[in-house]
Amino acid sequence: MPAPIPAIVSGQVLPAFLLCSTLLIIKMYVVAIITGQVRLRKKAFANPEDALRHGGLQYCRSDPDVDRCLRAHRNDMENIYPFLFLGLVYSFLGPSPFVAWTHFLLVFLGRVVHTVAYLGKLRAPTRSLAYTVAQLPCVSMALQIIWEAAHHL
Ligand SMILES: N[C@@H](CCC(=O)N[C@@H](CS)C(=O)NCC(=O)O)C(=O)O
Repeated sequence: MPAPIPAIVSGQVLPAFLLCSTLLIIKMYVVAIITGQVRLRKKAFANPEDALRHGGLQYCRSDPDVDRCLRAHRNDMENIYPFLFLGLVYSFLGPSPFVAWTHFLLVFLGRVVHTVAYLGKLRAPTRSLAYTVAQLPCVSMALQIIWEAAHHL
């Protein structure tokens, strides 16, 4: 009986990961662009040279909406960066394409909803639920990687 072709070779899992992860990176760029726009609209700049260019040193100040954008961005970094590692390694474990797609899609949708909930100030616990939806598949991938690694020690 021929050896089963790993899903990675048949090209279903890795492209799914690359698609979801790259879209999430673009989503982070969008948060950065929104942060810049909010800074301009609220006249709240991080650096004196920026404030001077836009009216005076008094505009080198913090703002609750800018801070919210920065928290959304930081939370992305805390969660999307680990996904870039976990999802890539997981893709090479030969998972079922359907299960892998489900993992990646949950991370993608969870993180998009998390950003919308954070920036849109949606009612709690929308943001926390979205965070959890994206975290569960990441924990699942981490456990599977640990399991596989432990078996190859
Ligand atoms: N660094 C996070 C760790 C926990 C976490 O990521 N919680 C999610 C769901 S409640 C969140 O959106 N935290 C808000 C944030 O990181 O700004 C925190 O300080 O809250």
